[in-house]
Amino acid sequence: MLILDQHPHNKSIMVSVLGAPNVGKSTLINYLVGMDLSIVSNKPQTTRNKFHCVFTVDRTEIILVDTPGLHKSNQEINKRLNEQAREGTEGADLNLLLIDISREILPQFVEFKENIEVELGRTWVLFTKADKVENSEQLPLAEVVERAKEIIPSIEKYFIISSKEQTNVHLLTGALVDAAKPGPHLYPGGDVSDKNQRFFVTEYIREQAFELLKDEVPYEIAVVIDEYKDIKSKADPNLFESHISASILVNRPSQRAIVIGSSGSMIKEIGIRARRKIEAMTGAPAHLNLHVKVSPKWFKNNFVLEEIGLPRAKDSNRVWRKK
Ligand SMILES: Nc1nc2c(ncn2[C@@H]2O[C@H](COP(=O)(O)OP(=O)(O)O)[C@@H](O)[C@H]2O)c(=O)[nH]1
Ligand SMILES: [Mg+2]
Repeated sequence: MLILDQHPHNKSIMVSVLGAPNVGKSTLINYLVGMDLSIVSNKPQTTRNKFHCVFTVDRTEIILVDTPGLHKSNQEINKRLNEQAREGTEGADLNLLLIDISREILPQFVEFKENIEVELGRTWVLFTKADKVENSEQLPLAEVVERAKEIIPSIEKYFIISSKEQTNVHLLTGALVDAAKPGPHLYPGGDVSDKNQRFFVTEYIREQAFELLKDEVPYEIAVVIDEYKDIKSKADPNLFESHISASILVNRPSQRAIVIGSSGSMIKEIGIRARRKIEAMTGAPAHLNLHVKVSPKWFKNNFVLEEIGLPRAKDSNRVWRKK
């Protein structure tokens, strides 16, 4: 497609952001994009869908593809999560492989290679959480990366960063701008994602559930939108208010009681916090109605999985019965 209305000096690059759960993918993405697009949690495996997070530096568009953390599992939902990560590498010009520098390093490469299963194209390694180790620049990382290249030969170079203290992230941004190829922007209108507001609403609700709930409960939650309407404000006819009804699906009746909380206190708190983030996103008042529904084994239910953006994977279980 010929795009005539774009500046001739435009450049673009698509970069998949990969790594095990909890290495800091979402934190880095949010920092680079300058917005809370991706759920950050101290609990692993919060991100469930691949999606684009876009920012521009001068005339260069950088599209980061956030992905769920790869990990081994035979559960249907986890197979689909891994597939999302693999698909995140398709069409990418470059992969960023995040490795937590505060954990044992080489095994992280080995595990990643086992789980990604596909051959990776150009790859840069980002050693993350540099603020958590003393004298990170004295670690023999060059040697470690040489050994990592035996596992993943497409590794080109590495950076040592801290998203928390914002160390060296500018070096990464500069290198991404240099690596971008001349060409039209995929998001010339200034969109920051390929996902719509409905998606981010479900993510904000899930984020607060992860923040406020303990143990297995946040993992056994899915959020679906029942109704989403933008209605002209009575107070200001130039303003549209979002009226949203959403359901929080849980696996068991006891979880429903936990999510509702005593006299509804928990669901109220999740709703208040999520609504604030929705309003920050839309810049307009929002009304958020939350319901909690028991949907036994929703994480094996093809219908629910597709509804939350997780289509079948190549290695999906072939026989599946609703139970
Ligand atoms: N100390 C430190 N913590 C970080 C850094 N980046 C992320 N984290 C924390 O690591 C946890 C997981 O981060 P998240 O971005 O959700 O990881 P993801 O699962 O890879 O997307 C969160 O508690 C973050 O606050 C960092 O640079 N330094
Ligand atoms: Mg994440």
